[in-house]
Amino acid sequence: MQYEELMKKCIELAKQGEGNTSPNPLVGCVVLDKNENLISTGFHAKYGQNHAERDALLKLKNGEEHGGTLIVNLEPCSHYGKTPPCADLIIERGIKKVVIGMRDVNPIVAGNGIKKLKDAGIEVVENVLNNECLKLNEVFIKNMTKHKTFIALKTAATLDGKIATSNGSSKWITSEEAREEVKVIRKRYDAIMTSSSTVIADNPVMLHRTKIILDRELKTDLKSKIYQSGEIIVFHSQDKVPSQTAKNIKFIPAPVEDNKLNLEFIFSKLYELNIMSVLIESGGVLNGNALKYVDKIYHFIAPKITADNSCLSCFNSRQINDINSSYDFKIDRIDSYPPDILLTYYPMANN
Ligand code: AOF
Ligand code: ZN
Repeated sequence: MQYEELMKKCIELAKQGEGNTSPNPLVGCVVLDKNENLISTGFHAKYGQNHAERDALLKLKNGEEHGGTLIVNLEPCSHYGKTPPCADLIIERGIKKVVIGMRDVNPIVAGNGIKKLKDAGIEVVENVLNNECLKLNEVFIKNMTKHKTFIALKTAATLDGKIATSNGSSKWITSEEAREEVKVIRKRYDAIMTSSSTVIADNPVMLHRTKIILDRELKTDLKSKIYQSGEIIVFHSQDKVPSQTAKNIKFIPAPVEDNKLNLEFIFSKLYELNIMSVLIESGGVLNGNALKYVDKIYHFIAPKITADNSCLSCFNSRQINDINSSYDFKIDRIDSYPPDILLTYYPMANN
């Protein structure tokens, strides 16, 4: 039996939980009966709710899974957390074979789930579509192994890398289809982050449950659209913060280095605040300064050329004299949102 197709299905199911499972992983599960007919599917829908394996197995009430196979993108858990161990339920239900995409990186589980299954006489097949499963849970893996927030960045630029003219004209560089995709991307992340310059220049709404604004001098107007919804965290370096503000706005002081808020401090603060992932959507200066920290970039490109050097660039935070000092990336995907494209790329280790 080829399990790749079924693992793809697990990944698709898992994605239905996108935006709702943090700090937990995205997990999908498929159950086959002893004749390898698909009899149930499940996924982890929301933090605190049933794990994917439990979701799929609890839908089966007549024992038809007995002697069957369970396919799941993440090793079944072995611990009592918000729910009892999935490995125990799989054993109880008489499953004979478990097919797994990746081992759990959570140290409480890490191999213990597989051991429990094997000790109960279950055949375990590992690493099916392993790379795809690792990518699906890249945020969870960074959180668990590095104890850091996952930093993504989105930009939308012309072919010559410009995001606005010198007087701020930027609506719209990319197509409506591309801008719809941005909404899908945003949902994957716990928070979005921007700078005071972007708030002042564009007055964006940036619909999201958590928004982070870097505003060293507290220059932004609290009546700006961005402040009108969601939970907002403003990082700044002032001694005094506005006294009468709405309950959804929180001010956090941060140290300054070279006239800029210290990003290292800010990112570690986000992790302390249980913000497991953030999407930066800002101008060239914050984008450029964040390059040292980014884990992933979504870069929309519109087939336009400004041919004007005074236009604002999507990454613009320093001067280099040697091309070998550039930041290097590996392009992972090229998607089309006609007439635009989206490049998704990851930093090389030396950045
Ligand atoms: C999930 N969903 O489908 C699977 C998970 O906080 P708890 O009790 O829900 O446990 C979370 C841990 O369980 C998580 O870090 C991971 O190690 C394991 N597996 N978690 O949220 C799932 N299979
Ligand atoms: Zn579990």
